[in-house]
Amino acid sequence: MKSQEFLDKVLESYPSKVMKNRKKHIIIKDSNEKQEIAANTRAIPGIITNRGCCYAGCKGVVVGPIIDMVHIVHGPVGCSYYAWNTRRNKGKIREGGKNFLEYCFTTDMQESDIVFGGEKKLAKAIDEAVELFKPNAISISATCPVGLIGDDINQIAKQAQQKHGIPVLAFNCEGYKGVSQSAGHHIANNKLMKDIVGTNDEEVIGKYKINLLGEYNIGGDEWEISRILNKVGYKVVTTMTGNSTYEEIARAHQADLNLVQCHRSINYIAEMIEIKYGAPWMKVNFIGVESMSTTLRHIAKYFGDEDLMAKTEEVIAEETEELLQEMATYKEKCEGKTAVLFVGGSRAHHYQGLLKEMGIETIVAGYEFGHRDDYEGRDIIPDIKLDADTRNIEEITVEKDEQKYNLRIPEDRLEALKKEIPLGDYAGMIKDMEDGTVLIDDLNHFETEMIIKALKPAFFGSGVKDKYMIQKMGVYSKQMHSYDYSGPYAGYRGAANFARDVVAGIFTPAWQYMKAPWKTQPILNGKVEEGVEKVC
Ligand code: CFM
Repeated sequence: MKSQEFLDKVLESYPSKVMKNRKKHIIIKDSNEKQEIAANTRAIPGIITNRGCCYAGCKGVVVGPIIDMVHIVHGPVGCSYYAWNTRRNKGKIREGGKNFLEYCFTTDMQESDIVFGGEKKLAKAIDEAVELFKPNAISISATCPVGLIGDDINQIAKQAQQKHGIPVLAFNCEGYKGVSQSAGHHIANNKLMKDIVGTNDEEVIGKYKINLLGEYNIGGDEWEISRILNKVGYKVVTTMTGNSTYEEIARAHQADLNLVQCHRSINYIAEMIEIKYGAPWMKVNFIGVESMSTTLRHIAKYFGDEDLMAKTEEVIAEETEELLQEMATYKEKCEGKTAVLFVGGSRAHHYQGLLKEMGIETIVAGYEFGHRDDYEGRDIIPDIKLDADTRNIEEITVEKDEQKYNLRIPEDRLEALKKEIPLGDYAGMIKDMEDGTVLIDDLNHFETEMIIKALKPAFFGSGVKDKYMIQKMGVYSKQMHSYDYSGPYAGYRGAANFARDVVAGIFTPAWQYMKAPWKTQPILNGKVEEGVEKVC
């Protein structure tokens, strides 16, 4: 079915008000036009959205992976329980250090706390945590009821900090704030930046110092990325926040360059570090063989050292020699197949290259909670790159969205432009998709069903709420959030892991048993006697 036909069919199924809303969130890629898509708006009440909440974005995504902090959730036990290790952000204890990732800390609010307030309970929980675990720092995350009853978690944090002499950070990330987990990312970013980054000046030793931002070590991704970066010769000061410690984050301001993997969840910190400490950021992609190699080349180019560039090529050659052969075998099996990708705010974009390397084209993609810049890009200085060598630009005027902006290009940015390094730039998902493919923001279950029936993809990369509903329709679905207990999927070895898992999933013989046995044969033995009512 053609994209337009499919789109019409989806939209005409909706009541007119819903149709008008959803229409703005769906586009068919057309490279002849500058396309816009509605994103980061409220989900329509009653529609089954895949989104999470502000608490999920703050505690679950950004704050939670810091390994040596005790993360106390102030709220009902369910909010903690459902976030307990489900995201699989892994961490390794440092020598002499601590790691509390396996634990689940909650104040377990009850009805009486809602009526009389939960502040005392929270203070007691902090005391207990300090006594039992002696953490280096504590975070408190607020859930919905905390905001509704007005517990002052900031005051409790302040008092606890004085009492115990360790940092106690309060995050007002009540679930209902904003329209998705995206608001939680922002709240977490602001506080990490305000209270942790830049608080430790003990010198980080290393020649090429970098931070990995927006990398959460899901399934061990960060370990594979760091393995390669270390091999080239970089010093990773910290990763925010996968497998990181409080003190490593405190030294993040010493890095020379910030690499941004997930733009959506951490672009705020990247911007703030650049403004406050002067280290620029570069959008990278560690997913897929080609993206990994391109990223390594961009980083080396930024530092501009000949030896580093030579070492980069050496590592790329070494890592890809056998890998490319392995990938070719997967490609042979999958060539011509199609995929749908619907994940949070970055993976629906990042995995398209890797799937392409396997011969699989992504025909529909979308984010749960990405913003317009994650789709449309944020390259507000687009044409400068083309002739940066010939133009001496320090101040330029750019027109975007019928507005004029006067931009002052910092010197390092200008230098990077001349070297064609994409600093502070992100081209977004639309640009990388083929003409005629479909982009859907905040996909819902009804649309998921329509996609499967009309387009019959071989692979549906999605997750938490929809995996099994998709598989019940006969299409292989991979959990792109937790990797279905597999991984790592980033870097070179990760690419092979992903490809192997996807091939196994698509070609598993289990699909031939998709039809429930009672659909083809009776499940009761014996005869139904005359006069007895048939019940099945
Ligand atoms: Fe960034 Fe993420 Fe994602 Fe995200 Fe997430 Fe995640 Fe995700 Mo799940 S930080 S936006 S809020 S890459 S938890 S590690 S997989 S929805 S696409």
